[in-house]
Amino acid sequence: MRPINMKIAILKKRLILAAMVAVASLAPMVHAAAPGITGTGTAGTFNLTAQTAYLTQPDGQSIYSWGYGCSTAPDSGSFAPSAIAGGFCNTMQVPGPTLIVTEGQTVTVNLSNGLPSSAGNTSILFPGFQVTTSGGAPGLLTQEAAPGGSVTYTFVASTPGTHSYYSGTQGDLQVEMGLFGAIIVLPSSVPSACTSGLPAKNLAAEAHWGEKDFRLSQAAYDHAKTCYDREYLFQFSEVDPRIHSLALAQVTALGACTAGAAGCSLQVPTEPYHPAYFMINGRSMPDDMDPNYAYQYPHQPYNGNPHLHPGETVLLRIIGQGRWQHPFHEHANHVRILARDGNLILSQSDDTLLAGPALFTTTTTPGITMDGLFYYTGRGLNWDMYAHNPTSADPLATLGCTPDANGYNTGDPTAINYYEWCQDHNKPLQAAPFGDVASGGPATLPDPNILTNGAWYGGSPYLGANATARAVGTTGTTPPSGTIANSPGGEAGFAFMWHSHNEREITTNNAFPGGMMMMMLVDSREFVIDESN
Ligand SMILES: [Cu+2]
Repeated sequence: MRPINMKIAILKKRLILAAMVAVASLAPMVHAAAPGITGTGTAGTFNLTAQTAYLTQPDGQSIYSWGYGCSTAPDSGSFAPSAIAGGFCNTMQVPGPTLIVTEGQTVTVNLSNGLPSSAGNTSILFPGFQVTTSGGAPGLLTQEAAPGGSVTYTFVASTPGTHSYYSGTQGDLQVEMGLFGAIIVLPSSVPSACTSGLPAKNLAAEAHWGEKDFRLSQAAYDHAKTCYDREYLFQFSEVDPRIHSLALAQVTALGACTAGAAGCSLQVPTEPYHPAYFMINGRSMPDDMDPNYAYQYPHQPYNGNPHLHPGETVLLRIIGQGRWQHPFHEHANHVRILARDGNLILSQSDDTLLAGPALFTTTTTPGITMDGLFYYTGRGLNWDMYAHNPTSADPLATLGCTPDANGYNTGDPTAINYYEWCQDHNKPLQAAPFGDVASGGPATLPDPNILTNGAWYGGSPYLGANATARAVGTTGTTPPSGTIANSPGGEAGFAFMWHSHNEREITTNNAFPGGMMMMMLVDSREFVIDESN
């Protein structure tokens, strides 16, 4: 993982972050996006299987689990977004493969049941869609695949947005064991608003700095207010290891019993429920900060590691996949909710306007999906986060800021301080500043040579090219750690913790830190966010 500037977040969560940073240093690189597959053979056709495997946890445990995977390898061109290389779809993964389809497309899912015979039938529900089935055996909620058998589900992807899929058979056990995944339905058309104005400027900024486009689409819905610049999918789930251990013990004891024969079934109580692992996209922190498709997680391919630049509109796709609610808190700003369960929330009197709430905490609820928009600009900091100083000899410190109608510097998308909040331009952070900044700010920081934060401390409260170098301390020329891990040319973003606000859920088997936690990084505009791997 690249160096990060922890300052702002530390003000809020100092202890948590201090511990976090130590752990985060184990993670080699950071990647994100919303990777998935678009189908095999024909687009919209998915050959899935339900199988067993062990999931890895950061405390060293391997959890016997069930999950959906690909029964036949997807075509190489089927992995999306194309900007991410190295995608794979094993026969079992948690969450199941993210199915990426387009509005109006006919989706066919062929499911074969590769679970142990004692596990019995399995199935998939596609809530929100009109599903027809062929083959399989009748079940309580849908047609099911018997052990060794298969079933086919067909539906039209009628609604854009983020949707979930999960087992419709003995859900208290099968969903807990890992049988769930996501469907992303892309809108059939892109609103013109997404290719002009600020969205076009953001794209121009991306191109100027040589960044790839990792989006699956340009809009979440057929609506001008749903354009976005980046997107991330977060699936929340938890694991009660007692249930998994019992399932494994019984599956092992029953061996290759004949499916449906007397005694060939599991009797695993799913209450009382005491989860000990709390996962985002199937991984606990810090594993979720490793890349997508990292080789050490053959059955947990997706990560949770959002990056963004100031001013970018980021689409968050959030799904509650477990059986508990999790208060997902996105630090740094509220999230404007676009839709729930694929239903766009619009004003009743003017359907050109969004009407979803701006939420401090996007609480995940079992079975519910949310789409929301997030952005960060630094507005309201009350200091210049780029450390501009009109009296400096450094040209990077004397950049201009011309406010647009909303107060942001958006005239030139190639500017390093594109999207700066101009009211704070040239305002220093410190009353008694260190480094190359003008004096008179609202706060006094301790000398960075005294406040030593280890190898990951950027040594600067500022974003941007060489801001670290310019923010030298009064007792030295360079912040103590900047010379080691955080070179002035390296990543010096602001890090914000995104996590469950139920703080027991940011543990892994009761050890802190872990669980449902990740770091969102605000990177300066010129830093190239590379989500590929
Ligand atoms: Cu929080």
